[in-house]
Amino acid sequence: MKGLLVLAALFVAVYGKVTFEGHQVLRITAQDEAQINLLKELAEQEHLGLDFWMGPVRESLPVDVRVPFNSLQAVRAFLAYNHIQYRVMIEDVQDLLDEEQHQLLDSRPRVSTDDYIYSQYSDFNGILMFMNMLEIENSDLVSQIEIGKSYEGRPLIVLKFSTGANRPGIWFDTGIHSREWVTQASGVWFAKKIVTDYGKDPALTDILNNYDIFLEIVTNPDGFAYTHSTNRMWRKTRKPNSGSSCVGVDPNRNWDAGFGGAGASSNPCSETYRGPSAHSEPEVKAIVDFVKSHGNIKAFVSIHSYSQMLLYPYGYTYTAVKDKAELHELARKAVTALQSLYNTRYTYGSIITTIYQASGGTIDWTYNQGIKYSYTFELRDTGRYGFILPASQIIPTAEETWLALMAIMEHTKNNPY
Ligand code: 0X9
Ligand code: ZN
Repeated sequence: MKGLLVLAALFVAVYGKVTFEGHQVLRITAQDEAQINLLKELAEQEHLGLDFWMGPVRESLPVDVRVPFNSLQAVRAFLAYNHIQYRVMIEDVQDLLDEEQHQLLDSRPRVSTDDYIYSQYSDFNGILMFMNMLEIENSDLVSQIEIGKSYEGRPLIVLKFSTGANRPGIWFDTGIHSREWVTQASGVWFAKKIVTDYGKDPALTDILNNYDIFLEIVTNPDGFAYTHSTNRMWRKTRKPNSGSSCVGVDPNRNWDAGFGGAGASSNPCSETYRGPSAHSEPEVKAIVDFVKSHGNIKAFVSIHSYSQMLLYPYGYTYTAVKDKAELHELARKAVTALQSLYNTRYTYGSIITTIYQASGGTIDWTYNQGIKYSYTFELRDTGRYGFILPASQIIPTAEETWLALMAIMEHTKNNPY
């Protein structure tokens, strides 16, 4: 791993950007306990540089793994030798990234949010400009709150949509994992949707006449900037780890809910590194402080990609939440609404039973803080493109997700607690 990292660093120094030429994403399905253990051994071979896109290995549930070109032969031989089934999901990761580069929003200044192209991916500055314009255009409805700064000093901006004082709050965040680009892009679309629908759509108007909506679009700005500048596949924060040459913490393993338990790594080089202590990451701590000082958040929805799932707590324990029946029924309603638009199918359930065990996750913490309606989404797709979802799918993804968010908000409004 060390050697690989040094090589990668050298490459970046010379060429500026990490390339993924010849990298493939394989969907691997273990058939039994023995194969699961073999895959776990494979994952521990750090020199192979494998990137598990969809979680740890579980029986008969496939895992998607990005395999660097130089490891492909060894990995394919290993799988064939052990009769482990797999298929190629992405032939060449770099081909998709080249395609994606053509769909980037150019940095030309825009005069208004009507001028913004919602069907293209934007960088951090593009989203900052969008938020500034949105606030100026809707000064009676929208304000920007800086809840803190990232490790590298970028502002952590939350959009507040409010029509009156002392209202309970509904929280949405996107982009806590920086490479999940469709989530930040959807966040931008949601923000525009809220200002467009307020006063026109009776359901949203009713919600906003009773609740404030908080939306953090770029929840991990350092990671996001890094996905644009250097490594499109960056997931974690960008804080250096003392005693290690590996950078960053998984901000969805850093919360004080089962922190340090199974379903997270203590290895700073892991993509699921939990960090040195709970809330060690300023990006996480800023939300913790905000939620605590607000004191009246009633729904908290953290948006990730990919897999098409709507999940509720817990991720760190098999113990069912006391509101399980209600959360499950609301999840069913929300995914039904989502599916009604483009027939996109979602699965739903608790994190640990539906995806995998994950400790230190965002919504386990918010739920334990007393926020009953704590949910997390995994947006499109189910793995054809994974994290490199074509920009042509941004608007349909945001549109259908919005229907699910509306269902959650309406239920929250109709069931005060
Ligand atoms: O591993 C994770 O953090 C989530 N998957 S992702 O590919 N977006 O990284 C799954 C954990 C379940 N919790 C949430 N989806 N928040
Ligand atoms: Zn994620």
